[in-house]
Amino acid sequence: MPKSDDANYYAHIYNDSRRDNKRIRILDSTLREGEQHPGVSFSVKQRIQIAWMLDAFGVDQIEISPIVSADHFEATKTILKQGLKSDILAHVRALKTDVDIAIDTGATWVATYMGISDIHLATKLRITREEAKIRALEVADYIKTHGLKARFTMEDASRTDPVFLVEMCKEMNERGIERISIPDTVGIMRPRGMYNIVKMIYDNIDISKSSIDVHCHNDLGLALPNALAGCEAGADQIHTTIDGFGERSGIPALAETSVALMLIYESNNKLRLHMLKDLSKTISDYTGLETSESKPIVGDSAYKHKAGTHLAAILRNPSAYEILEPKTVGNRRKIVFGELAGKNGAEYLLKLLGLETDHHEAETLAHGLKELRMGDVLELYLDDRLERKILNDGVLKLKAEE
Ligand code: HCA
Ligand code: CU
Repeated sequence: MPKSDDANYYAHIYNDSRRDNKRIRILDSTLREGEQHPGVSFSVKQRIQIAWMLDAFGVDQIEISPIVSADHFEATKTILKQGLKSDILAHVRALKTDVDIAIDTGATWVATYMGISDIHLATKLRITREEAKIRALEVADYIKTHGLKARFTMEDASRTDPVFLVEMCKEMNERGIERISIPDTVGIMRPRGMYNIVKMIYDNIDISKSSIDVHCHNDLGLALPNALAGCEAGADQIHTTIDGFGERSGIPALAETSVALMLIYESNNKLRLHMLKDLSKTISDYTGLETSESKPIVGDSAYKHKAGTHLAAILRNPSAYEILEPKTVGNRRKIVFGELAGKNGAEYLLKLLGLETDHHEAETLAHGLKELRMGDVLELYLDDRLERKILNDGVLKLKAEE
């Protein structure tokens, strides 16, 4: 797009995303990691509905755990029968008995996980590294003799001895395990750390046999930057959940991940971004947990404009303070009038109400709004209908901001 038409033109040049652009896939784990969030539990029907929506949205893989309860087993089985385009992964512990349950659901993809850091081996599994390796490889062979596609998760990878981590990844790679998941289970990585760990594995395996997933936790608010850094080092799939739910502070949100990938990473995904607000709404209806209004992309304030200086510019061209048209992600633009509205905002408000006005009256109103000390007095959607009205009526004869 020529620079004159695209307010984001130079930003895209700084981002330099075209240089290494490759398609980065999305695995959504709302039905597995998401259900591990305090207060989140879906019914079988809701799980099926969520799977349909995620599939329609266009994620590459959907993960669900059939071992949690009879209900989960039922949901996994039913979802597998829907003939969705997304791969459905049955997520289980690296135990043959768990793999058997995954097989019973009819799954063709099995994702197993094992905590391989010293602390996980000592406190959770209470086995040695050698025992862990034997168990993991037996399970991998077991899955492969059943002709299934597989992912193996090196749980707590970011706190695992690199020698052991690489050794385990190489073994899985030699066995033709299609995907290796490298999680930052406790959310302690910085982006460069995630880059380093993925690069180390990428350089040590035959990448034509296994691809790498990144699963990053958000304990320091760095889940998405870390996951993206992992992709710059060679991973090609990011784990997300709708609204970022998961253990503790969760993992990257589907909305932020998909928009970042398509808008600023120029990853060639076919995602129905306009479903994002609805996906978020569905999850908060099902969980009863409210979506924070300041949440990027899907929050109610994500496209609200308030300060007088912002209003003045937005009313002329929303690109002044927006990186995308809110309706492309199913959200709506709002303008807020109150003590920060300023002369321009007040003038616009008066004209909108059909009151012929001059600059002086607008100034008086702006002053009045400030004096009221009532914060935000009025909020209006500013989308198609109102925008057309503005253009037709020429309401928008705003003075340049002084
Ligand atoms: C878990 C651990 C996990 C696994 C991630 C994965 C993690 O809760 O089972 O399988 O890719 O964060 O390590 O979510
Ligand atoms: Cu996790």
